[in-house]
Amino acid sequence: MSLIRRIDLRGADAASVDYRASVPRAEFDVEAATHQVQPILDAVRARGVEAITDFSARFDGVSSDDIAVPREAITAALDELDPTVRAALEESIRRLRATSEAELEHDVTSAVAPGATVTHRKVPIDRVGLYVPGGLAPLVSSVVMNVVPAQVAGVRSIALASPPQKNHGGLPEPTILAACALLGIDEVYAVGGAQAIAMFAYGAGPCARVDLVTGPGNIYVAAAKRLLRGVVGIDSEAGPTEIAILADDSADAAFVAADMVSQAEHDPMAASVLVTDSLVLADAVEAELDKQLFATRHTERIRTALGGRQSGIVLVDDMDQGVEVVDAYAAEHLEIVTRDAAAHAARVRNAGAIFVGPWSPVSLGDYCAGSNHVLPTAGCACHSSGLSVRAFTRSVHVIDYTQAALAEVADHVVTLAEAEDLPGHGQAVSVRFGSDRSER
Ligand code: HSO
Ligand code: ZN
Repeated sequence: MSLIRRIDLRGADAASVDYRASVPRAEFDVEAATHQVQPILDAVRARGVEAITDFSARFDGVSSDDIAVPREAITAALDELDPTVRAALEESIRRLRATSEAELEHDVTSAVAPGATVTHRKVPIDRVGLYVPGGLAPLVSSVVMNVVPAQVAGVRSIALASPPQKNHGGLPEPTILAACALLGIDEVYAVGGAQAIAMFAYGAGPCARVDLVTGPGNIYVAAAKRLLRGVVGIDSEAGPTEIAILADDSADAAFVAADMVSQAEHDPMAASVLVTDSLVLADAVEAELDKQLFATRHTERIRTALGGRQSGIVLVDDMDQGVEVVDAYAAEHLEIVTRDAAAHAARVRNAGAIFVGPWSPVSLGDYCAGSNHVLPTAGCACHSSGLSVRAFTRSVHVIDYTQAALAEVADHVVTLAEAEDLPGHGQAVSVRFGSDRSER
């Protein structure tokens, strides 16, 4: 029995085969989870902190009436942080801050006619709630990925929630607290899952309601985000992680396999997909996967992910077809390991993030590339973007016309208002120039 299945698309074309459906994804039925999550949201809305602490007792096995993490605990966590982890986090922060600052958008004023300006003004969101999961691995890097763009965007008030841990006295993971301290975040809640998203959306006890919630999470977090969209702003629903690799026979099979393993390590539902026109590479990667699987710490989780229907080695005729397949799949992470990697990458339109060449692996992006690792999954990359300063910014059009500029366009406004049978709209302009508009 082979470890990973093969999908043979050789000889197919996009007109006759739905490439997106040919590379299936993990079943992540957010809709089904909404039924379990709705009562949690209702309880937090009605009973606030009391409901939250009930859920923490039930789901996290932690009993405490206090959901706010004391400041001393946050600073103590930094004092106790391993200095090499601190140095790595500092470098990660430095690089992401540099890209975020460069990406910051500025106001744009357009003069559409003499005396007529429209300014596209960028305004940071006032208050955001960032969610950092505990789960199978405490993702301290996700603190950096959420906080840095929010800070650079100019968000005034940032709160962070992460599940309480039984073995840490009911506080979130110490590395997560240490990263908060490093970034100057002192409003942290030991609250996890759907109840954390509800706390942010409705406000509860010491946590005032926020305007936007961002960050990854499990299926219950995703369901809570789906149900609360509208009550609060939501970045995106993050499903199980995905890596697609487009590779030709120039790729190093050991590198390709290691990158597939790296994302499979997250979750038994994670997807690792290789798209290649080289049977030799496909065989070599499969052999490498077999070998590397036993050398990793999370063998069972990885074996389940690689063996799942969401993972596979896809055979294509050539790189042109390969580009079409990965484009249709719209992976969260896409690596291009081909002779002409930059040119192939330039042709791809749909991916959360694109990693070019053998020296840009996804795990670099997970931690220290300067890019963000909170990315659209489940094919959402064809309409959504990963987290960046833009996610923490709104824009407002500011319209400023002089009397003469309004007079110049008045007839058009009146004409369009009449065409829509909304004469009051036209009148709101005409009234400014008297009933006999020829006298104006
Ligand atoms: N690959 C994950 C992010 C992550 N990896 C955090 C390690 N730590 C989703 O992009
Ligand atoms: Zn990762």
